[in-house]
Amino acid sequence: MNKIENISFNQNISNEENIISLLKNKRKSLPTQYLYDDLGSKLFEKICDTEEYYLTRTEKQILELNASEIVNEVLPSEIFEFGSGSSKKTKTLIAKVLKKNKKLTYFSFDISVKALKMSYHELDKISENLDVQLIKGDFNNDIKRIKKGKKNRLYLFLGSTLGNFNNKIAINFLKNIANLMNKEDSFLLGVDKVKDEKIINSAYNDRKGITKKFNKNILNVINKKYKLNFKEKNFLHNAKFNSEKSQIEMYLESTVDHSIKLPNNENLNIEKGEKILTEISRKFSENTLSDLFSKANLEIKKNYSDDKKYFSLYLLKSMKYP
Ligand code: SAH
Ligand code: AVI
Repeated sequence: MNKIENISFNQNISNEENIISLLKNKRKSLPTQYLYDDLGSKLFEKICDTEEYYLTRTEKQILELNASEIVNEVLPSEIFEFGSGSSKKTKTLIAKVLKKNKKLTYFSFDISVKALKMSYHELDKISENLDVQLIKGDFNNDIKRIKKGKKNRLYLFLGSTLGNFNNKIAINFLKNIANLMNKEDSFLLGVDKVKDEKIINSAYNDRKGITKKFNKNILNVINKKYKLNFKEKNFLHNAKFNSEKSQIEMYLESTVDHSIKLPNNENLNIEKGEKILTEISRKFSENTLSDLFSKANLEIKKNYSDDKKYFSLYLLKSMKYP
């Protein structure tokens, strides 16, 4: 396997202080990125295959139907994917590019080493004309250390991972991409749309309980990383659509009064019914998206969707180049 280039800064000390303050806050939360250790990355793949999680299969269908048009429009020599996960969906696009171009470099950028390995194994064998580069980094802290493309580069941010960012972080992230883009570069963004609440709620409460495992696994991750003593059995998986904010809020809800020891040795009391936010997953409207794009200096070139308008892919250009 190719070497993994690590462009992450080591921020362990501030991370520890950050965890303490997030947990001591009146509204407790944990950093969403900790959902993705080796097990978390595998569980996410399983979530994508559940009947209830419509996002992956809908986006895959849109990609399959429109890959030729997208490739003809963009003709990329490089593809750079943020939060690539297993890159399973991206394979469709890569195969189309390789039919047109002699060579393609694919950069898989993710915080999870397991995801990078899955991505490599997914793509390794498809063609000798494909060069797969693995980069470990955090898309919020390390984006400034990403080198610009050499030739036509297509940036990808799929799976509605943008929905896991609050508005301020989303604008900042999109702005950073607009700045990273050269004149000839493009950006394909996949986002989940507002729809019937029941459909959204069941996607985050699958019958097999895989999302529950994925959510609870964050406790094992931070226990290991910060030597904490959270117990899975003391928490319930609680994921519900907040219609006012148009977002799923995924919590771990305490089932008992208990306390845990923080890294600074303080005891933190957690009451029965108290909730720890582990993830938000925003569901976008056309208006919210236009607002986001204009604030980030991105211009819509094309918009692809499915029949039910459950999910959309936006092909964007940087407004830096009129
Ligand atoms: N794009 C894939 C995977 C989505 S899951 C798909 O559409 O199926 C979200 C991915 O983002 C995971 O692989 C996770 O490891 C990665 N990720 C989460 N937080 C991250 C961060 N802060 N920086 C970089 N990658 C991150
Ligand atoms: C990666 N991200 C877009 C997923 C989502 O739908 O917000 C993560 C996930 N959380 C629970 N299920 C899936």
